Amino acid sequence: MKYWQKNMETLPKYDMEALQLKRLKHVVKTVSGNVPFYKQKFKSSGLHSDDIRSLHDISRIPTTQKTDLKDNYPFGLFAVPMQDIIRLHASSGTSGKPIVVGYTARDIETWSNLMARNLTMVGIDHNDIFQNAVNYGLFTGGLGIHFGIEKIGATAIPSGTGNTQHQLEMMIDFKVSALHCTPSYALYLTETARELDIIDQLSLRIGCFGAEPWSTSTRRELEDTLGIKAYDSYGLSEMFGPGVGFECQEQNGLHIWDDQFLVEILNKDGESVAPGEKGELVLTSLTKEAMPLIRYRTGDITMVLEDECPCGRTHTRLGKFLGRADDMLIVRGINVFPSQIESVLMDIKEVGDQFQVVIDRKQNKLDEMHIKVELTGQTFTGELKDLKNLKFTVEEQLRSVLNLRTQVELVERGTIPRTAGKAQRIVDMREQNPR
Ligand code: DLL
Repeated sequence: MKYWQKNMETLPKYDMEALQLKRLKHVVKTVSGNVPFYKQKFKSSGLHSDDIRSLHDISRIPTTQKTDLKDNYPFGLFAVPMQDIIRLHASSGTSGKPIVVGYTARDIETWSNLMARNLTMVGIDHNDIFQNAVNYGLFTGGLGIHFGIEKIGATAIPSGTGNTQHQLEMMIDFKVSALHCTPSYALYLTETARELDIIDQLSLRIGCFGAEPWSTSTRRELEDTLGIKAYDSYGLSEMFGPGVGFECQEQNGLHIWDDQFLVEILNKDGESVAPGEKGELVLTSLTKEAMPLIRYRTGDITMVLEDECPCGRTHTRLGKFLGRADDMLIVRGINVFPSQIESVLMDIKEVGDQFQVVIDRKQNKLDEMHIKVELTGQTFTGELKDLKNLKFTVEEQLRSVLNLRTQVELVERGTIPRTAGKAQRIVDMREQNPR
């Protein structure tokens, strides 16, 4: 078993908690002294930084959310002078201005080391040739992963996005052994490689996929088709970017690095839930200098897994992310996550991996969920009755998992737009037709 920072990765829980408390006290003191937004927050809740005496006391501090970053656009939450900021990244929200994050030189070093931990954890080293097929602009997935690849001495190919055929050519010509991209783009790369009949020319052995939710069925599809091990990578710009959590070779959940982030899982009322119960992940950055956030509501739904990991790492393990709190659809009172739909579809071999959900509410009626699903190549040449049967099968399987009737429309392969970034799975028309 290889580690990047063994002592820290395997630190006993007791020592970790002591370290976390020391770092929490420091970060609370820094932000309540240097960041007007937090200064005000502490003042209005009658809290003083010295009131934080145990990890449990964190629950006394109000949470921070995405709108706070927007309200303080662009640099209002920075805790250091601009001269100390050596890089900016930004993440586009669904509306309005993007959120902007800054990094000091030490932040970049911490982040690179975190990425190096993750890549080492999945078995990547200086012998690997690593293609990073994500956007290298303001998106943190480009440079964030890149610095980690270089840190461990692997060969980085900053291929960026686009031109899928060329991406595949590079993979073959440069004997690429490790790939990073979004899982939806990985499926598209796989589909294209299959069409070109070049899968057996690839030398890939490891894939790191993240930036959006993906199901275990998608993992199976990618692993079986490409002959790789596919690992889940979680992160968000507000907490550096990628590298916050990553699966180890056990593939039994994502290790969140407790020396860097304090993990809470909260319910809708802001109360802690028990291990094994679903809730919103709330993170506190313990080491970030430029823009530390306290009790940041990520909007991502997951749970803490309690049992020890055989890999020896002691850090908190989270279950696969189910989606975002704001991605969760409530259709006729039933909670639906796009990842549940993906999982059903991946298990039906006649349909492909691309789908789009449209939810509408017509003339004051009940919500309707309409799902466009692409067929795999051959099926369209079959008989009409086979298509009808297939549509029925897909609808029935979705109904049994979601507890909800859906209308499925089978469409020709290639109809749903592909993207090299995050997939746009949901179109919710209900806001245009309010009750
Ligand atoms: O997506 C950082 C990243 C880049 C992560 C590359 C992994 C790989 P943002 O653009 O700020 O940052 O988006 C963060 O994406 O709050 C989640 O909702 C979602 N997300 C990220 N990773 C996963 C994952 C990057 N593995 C938001 N599973 C987060 C599910 C994910 N959702």
